[in-house]
Amino acid sequence: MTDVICPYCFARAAASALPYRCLSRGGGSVSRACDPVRDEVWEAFKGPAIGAQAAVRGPLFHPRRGLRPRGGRVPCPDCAVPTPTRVCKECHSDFPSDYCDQESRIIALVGAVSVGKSTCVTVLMHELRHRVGHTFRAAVAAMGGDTQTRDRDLERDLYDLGLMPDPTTTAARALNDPLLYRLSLPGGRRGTGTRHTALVFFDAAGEDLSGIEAMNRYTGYLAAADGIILLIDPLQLPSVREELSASGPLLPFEPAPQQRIAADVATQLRSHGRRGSGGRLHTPLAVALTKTDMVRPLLPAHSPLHANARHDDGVLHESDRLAVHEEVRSLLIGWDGGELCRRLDRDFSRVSYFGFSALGAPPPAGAPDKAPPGGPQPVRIEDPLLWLLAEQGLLPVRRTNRRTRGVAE
Ligand SMILES: Nc1nc2c(ncn2[C@@H]2O[C@H](COP(=O)(O)OP(=O)(O)OP(=O)(O)O)[C@@H](O)[C@H]2O)c(=O)[nH]1
Ligand SMILES: [Mg+2]
Ligand SMILES: [Zn+2]
Ligand SMILES: [Zn+2]
Repeated sequence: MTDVICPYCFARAAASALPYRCLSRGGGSVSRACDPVRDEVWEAFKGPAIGAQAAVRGPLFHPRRGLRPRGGRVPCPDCAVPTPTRVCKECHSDFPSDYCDQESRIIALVGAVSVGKSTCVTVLMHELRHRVGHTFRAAVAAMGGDTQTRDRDLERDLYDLGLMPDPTTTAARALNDPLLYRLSLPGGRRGTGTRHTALVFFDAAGEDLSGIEAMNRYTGYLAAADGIILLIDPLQLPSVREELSASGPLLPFEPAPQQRIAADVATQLRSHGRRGSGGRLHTPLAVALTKTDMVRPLLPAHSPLHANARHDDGVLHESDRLAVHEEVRSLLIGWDGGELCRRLDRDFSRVSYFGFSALGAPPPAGAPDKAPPGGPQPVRIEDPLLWLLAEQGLLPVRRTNRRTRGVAE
């Protein structure tokens, strides 16, 4: 029996126990269409901003016992019109029509304001559709009308118009709007079949951590996450700002309390009872340095952060990940005396460090809201997600140690 995790409120339920929403459109064998009704549960979940009118929607129903969906649809018992829309039992949010048919993996993207979260998701999805997708024989598709619209807008702004994303809304509402993608990877024993996974991303604003209502939703989201990507903006680290300002570039950001955000993530997971061995949390944590294009002058010439990893054979190479891990870890230790790494080592049992540039080059001087003239030319943007997918057993890994699982190198 497939369990479905609601990507909006994170409640878990068996797919067969989910109600359906009538389309309220008429056209069935019974002449009258069902009247829409006020969905007070959904209205309360969405908060006052949506307005009472928007909460008037098709009525919910449970299909008759033993009735199987045909073509993903079941008929409404009152108007007989088939509907594909399944709904969360707890918050009454509609799921995209094929969301319930695949396993889902929730990826939490966490970081201070302006760390580069929205740019990261947009460029990452673009790369999964093109270069990376091609290498791993992967395909991604936005699921549901909301994600499709936002995905199209973000992609058009960044790739066609050269505009960086607007700052993400800091209201609690932002957490109600996950980005849902269907990721299709080769699967099955001989790699002949296809395995579909629903990827749920939250592009939350840093300030979502404040405010009690936002906080509850945020912790629910972290606790449900199968993997966390914690983004660290080197330009918000005081020592990096100092080093770089000596050579001149204008730095647009004020330092943010990135250490505190890292500490908050662990505290919130613990408050939800998530624990692993020895008191350390088990959720895999990818710590990723963003905007590495800006710190190029501080990197050694042979640094693995200068170029993309090669995955020619559709396999992740552990040796490459470890080289990046060591490099970023030692950079961070040099920059803050090791405070962040020590804290994360104490709190998490599965941590890997990454570094990427979503743009490949800084935005034009004096115009941080514009993409570089050639458009985004990302470096290593895919590494954190690919590692998290591999940790879930969704991608093959070439291990460096013959005693460990996977393909030996
Ligand atoms: N140099 C460089 N700058 C970047 C990169 N990615 C993002 N930026 C800069 O960082 C700014 C913020 O990026 P966003 O993606 O909006 O960051 P965010 O974390 O979503 O920001 P909020 O939603 O406001 O919290 C952009 O306007 C760019 O100026 C990158 O790869 N390199
Ligand atoms: Mg944003
Ligand atoms: Zn829900
Ligand atoms: Zn009906």
